[in-house]
Amino acid sequence: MGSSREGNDVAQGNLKASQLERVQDLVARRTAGLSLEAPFYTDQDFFDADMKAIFGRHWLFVAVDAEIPEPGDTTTIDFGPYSVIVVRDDDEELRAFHNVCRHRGARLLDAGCAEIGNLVCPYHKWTYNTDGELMHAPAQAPDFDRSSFGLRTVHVRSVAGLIFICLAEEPPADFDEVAAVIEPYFAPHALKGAKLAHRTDLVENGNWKLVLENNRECYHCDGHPELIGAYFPVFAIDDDEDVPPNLRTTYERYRKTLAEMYEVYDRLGLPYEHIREVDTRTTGFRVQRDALDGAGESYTLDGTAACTRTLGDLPEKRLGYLSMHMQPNSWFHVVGDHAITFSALPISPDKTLVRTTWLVHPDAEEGADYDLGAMTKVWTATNDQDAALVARGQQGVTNPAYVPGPYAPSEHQVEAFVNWYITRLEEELKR
Ligand code: 3BY
Ligand code: FES
Repeated sequence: MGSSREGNDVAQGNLKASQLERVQDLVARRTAGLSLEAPFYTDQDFFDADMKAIFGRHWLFVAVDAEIPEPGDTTTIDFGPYSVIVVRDDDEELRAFHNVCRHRGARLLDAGCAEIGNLVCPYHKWTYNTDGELMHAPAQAPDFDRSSFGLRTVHVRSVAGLIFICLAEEPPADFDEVAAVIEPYFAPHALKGAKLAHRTDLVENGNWKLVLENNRECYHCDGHPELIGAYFPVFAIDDDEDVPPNLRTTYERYRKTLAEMYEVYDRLGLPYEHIREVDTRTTGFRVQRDALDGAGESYTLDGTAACTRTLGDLPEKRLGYLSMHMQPNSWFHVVGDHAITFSALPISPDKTLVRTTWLVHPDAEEGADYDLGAMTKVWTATNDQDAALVARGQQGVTNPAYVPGPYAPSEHQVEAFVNWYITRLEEELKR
C-alpha cells in the first residue's frame, strides 16, 4: 500500500479575523439545494480559506508512480501558495518535501518532473539528499549544525500506483480505511508498474470548485459528443422504475451488457460494488465499475481498444470501466487497455490546473502496440470542452447579476461535493 512518512506541519498562518468573518457569514447562510454564492468562487479571502481548510488538511491526489519510477525521479507540484517535491529516494520509497530551501527560503525545483542526484539549491548551493537531509552548505562556520536544516517533510503515500500527499501534521485518519477499500479495485490493473503514455496540463479559467462541480455531473454531457458515445445513453438513470418509455429498449440492452460484465468481473475477481461515500466521510469518494456501450473496451471513438496490451495482463479487454471520484481534487477512469487520472490544482481564485495522465502496460510501445492519438482523443476533447464550460461558469459567477440557482435531480453529486466542502469549512471555523 506504499509508505506514509512523517509530516511536519507547514505554517499555514491563520486567516485574518476579517477574512474569517466573511467566510463564516457566507457559510452560515448557505442554502442547501442552491449553488454557492459568488465570493466562494471569485474572492481571495475564500481562496485562502480553501487553501487552509481543504488543500492544507486533506489528502490530495497529485501524481502517479509511473511519473517517477526510478530513484532520483522527482515531480514538483504547485497549488495555491504551496509547492511540494515528491521524490523516489535511493531505496525506491516515496518522500515529499516543501519546495523551500532551509537557508533563505529559495525555491529548489521548478514545477514538473526532473531527475536529480541530490537536490541543490540554485541560490547558494545548499545540497540535500533524496531523504531531505542537508548534506552540504558551502563556507559555513565550523560549528554549523547541518542536521537541524533538513527539508520540511510532507506526508506521501501511494495507493495502487496513485500518489497522494497531505500537508497537515495529522492527516485525516480515515484515509487508511479508504485506501483499503479502493486498492482492490485498482490493483488488478497494475497501475504502479504501468508506463506513462501521455500527460497534459490544462489551465482552466475557473475556480477549482467549478472544475470539480462540472466533473460531478453529466447534466451538461451533450457538450461531450466524443465521450457520450462511449456510454449507454441511460447513464443518468439510477432506478429501474425511472426509465422513460423511449429509452426502454436501450435500457434493456444496457442491463444485458451489464450482466455480461458482472459475469466477467466475477470470473476475473474484479470488485464491482458501487460505493458512494462522497459526503459521509472526511476522505469522500465514490468508486464503481460499469458497462460501456459499443465495443465496450475503451474510451475511443468506437469503443475498441487503442492498445493491444491490457493493463495488468488481464485476459479480457472488454471490461467496461472502473471510475473513482475523490474529494477534494481528483477523478480516475480505467478501461481494459489504459487508465486516465485527473488532478485539479488551484492556482488562484479564478484559475485551476487540470493535470491528466494516460497509463498503459509497461511493455506497450507507441506505434507498435498503441495509437496515442486514438487513445487520448476522447478525454482530450472532453477536457477542452469542460475547460470552456468552466470558464463560462466563472464569467457568470463574476457578474454582479449572479444569484445562486437550483441543482437539478441529476446534479446530486454536485450537491454532495458542495455539502462535503461546506462541512470542511465549518470544521475549520470551529478550530
Ligand atoms: O468524470 C466523469 O465521470 C464525468 C462524467 C462525464 C463528465 N465528467 C467528465
Ligand atoms: Fe538556498 Fe541560499 S536560499 S542556498
